[in-house]
Amino acid sequence: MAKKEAGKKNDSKKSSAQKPLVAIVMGSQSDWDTMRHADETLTQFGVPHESRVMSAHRSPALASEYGSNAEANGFEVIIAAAGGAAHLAGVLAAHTVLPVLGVPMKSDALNGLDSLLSTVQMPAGIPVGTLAIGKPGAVNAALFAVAILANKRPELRKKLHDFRTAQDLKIRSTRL
Ligand code: RP5
Repeated sequence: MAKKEAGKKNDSKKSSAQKPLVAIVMGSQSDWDTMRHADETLTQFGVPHESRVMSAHRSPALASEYGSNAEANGFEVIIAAAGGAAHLAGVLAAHTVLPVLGVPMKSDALNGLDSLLSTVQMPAGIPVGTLAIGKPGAVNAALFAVAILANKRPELRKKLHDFRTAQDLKIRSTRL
């Protein structure tokens, strides 16, 4: 696992004193190397968050308890990552009306196609907003969470505009 352990509350400078708004949840510690990109992106935007490991299959009671209490605990968005028969995002979504963003992890057997399909194919009534497989999905889930929070937070909206401008300038200034 990279520097920071998943399962610890986010301790970035700006956000350490605040209650976490975003939960990053993953099915296994082995997902952290991908999901740290979501953690880093939220830190970059100064969004307080926590990262936890729990599994829809290996710790089902914990997953259902965490989802059931998420709203009362002050979270506004949940990012849920899992691989293989990836049911974590769906199980959390079944226990909360908060927006749940699913990130399919790459898998050894099917390269993440199994994770993608099992995360995205939710039955009508329990939505999971599913992002891309792997690192792009982890980064974009964090950006999507920021966009959701930005609806009521002008300072975050401005940061998103600045982020897009910086990306645009980087492309424009690229010379090969
Ligand atoms: C899923 O199974 C996890 O989300 C992970 O992507 C995958 C493999 O888990 P480990 O066997 O590495 O713990 O539940």
